[in-house]
Amino acid sequence: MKVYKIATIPGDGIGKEVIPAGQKVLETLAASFDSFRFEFESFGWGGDYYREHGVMMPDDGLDSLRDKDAILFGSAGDPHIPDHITLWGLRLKICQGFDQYANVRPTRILPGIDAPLKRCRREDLDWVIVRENSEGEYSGVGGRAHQGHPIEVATDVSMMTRAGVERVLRFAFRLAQSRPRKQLTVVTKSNAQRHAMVMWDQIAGEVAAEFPDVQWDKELVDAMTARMVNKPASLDTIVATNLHADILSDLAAALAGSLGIAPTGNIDPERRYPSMFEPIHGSAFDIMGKGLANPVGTFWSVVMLLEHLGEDAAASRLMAVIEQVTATPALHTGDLGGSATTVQVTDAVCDLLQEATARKAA
Ligand code: NAD
Ligand code: K
Ligand code: MN
Repeated sequence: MKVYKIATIPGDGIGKEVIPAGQKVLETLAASFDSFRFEFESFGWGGDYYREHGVMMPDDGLDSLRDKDAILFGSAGDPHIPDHITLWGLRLKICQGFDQYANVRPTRILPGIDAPLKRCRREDLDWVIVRENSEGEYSGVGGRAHQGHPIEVATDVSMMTRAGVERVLRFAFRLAQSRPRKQLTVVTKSNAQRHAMVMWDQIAGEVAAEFPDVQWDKELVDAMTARMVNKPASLDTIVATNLHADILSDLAAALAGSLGIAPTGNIDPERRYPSMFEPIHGSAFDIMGKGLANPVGTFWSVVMLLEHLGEDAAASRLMAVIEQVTATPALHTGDLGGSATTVQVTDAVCDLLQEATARKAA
């Protein structure tokens, strides 16, 4: 029997509610497969840890994660700590420390979900956004001088390297090639950002030559937002910079019904380090601690985690159950217009997983 070592990092806010739910679903699923099981280790890093130790995670924290097969992450963000400290001190430290340079963000309108776009049918919106996840606008290069004085100056340099751009574009072309439509849209802002973004466009053309069977086009990021709303069916795989894709993927999630559903994987495609899976949402200060968080984004992230481990049968069984649950309005949480709680949705998923097992055994 295979044993997978999984680190869970609930972090802050609703991360503390949805990650235990995700672990429960993984445990329920493993109970019905003889071929694998999980060994979980939970790390209590985040805002509470910061209040006690002055850092979001220990300096040698990455060493505790290094031998894991995957990481399940909740959210970094505490109402009483500045957002840049929580983000850089935990999530970015792991993503960048483990060079998880490809952030994969699928979006689909799941059965039973009311998407806000009137003219969008379910089959019109089936996207995967690839977010550059190691440099660009989030390279951390910059500074602030003369703080508080009239001559104060501050910069955040968007640093792009040829190697960094090339590898994420190659990843995106390969992903596009693996999907039925074999179509990629490369998003930049190369009219205004005339150095890095022009390089990005140029490298896209070079990498495209390696993938003659992939149909690709370019779109400026501002026009892209309108295209996502007006012509969703014209898109399939999308690749964009760290900041642009961050924004576009929240838009994508909302167009598909809710931020609470959307999953992501922070992937090290070379598998030198563990990859990290998380719902794309944050700590949701407005609903945290109330048991109202939609756990579906975490469950779909768990599907991605299972696919990453190569457990495709378990992944598709869980995805089918997630779709059964979204198709049931009584199991919709507040973000979907319903009144179900995190626990109710989680229990429903676990019950359906057990039923599926019982059916198989019968
Ligand atoms: P957010 O995603 O936390 O919340 C935005 C809105 O979506 C809120 O109204 C929230 O209630 C709702 N929402 C999000 N997830 C939901 C779910 N599962 N179920 C139901 N409703 C849900 O974004 P924000 O308000 O911009 O950020 C709050 C904090 O989280 C900040 O500190 C931010 O830096 C952090 N954050 C962290 C991550 C991460 O760790 N990956 C991502 C985004 C934001
Ligand atoms: K998150
Ligand atoms: Mn985001």
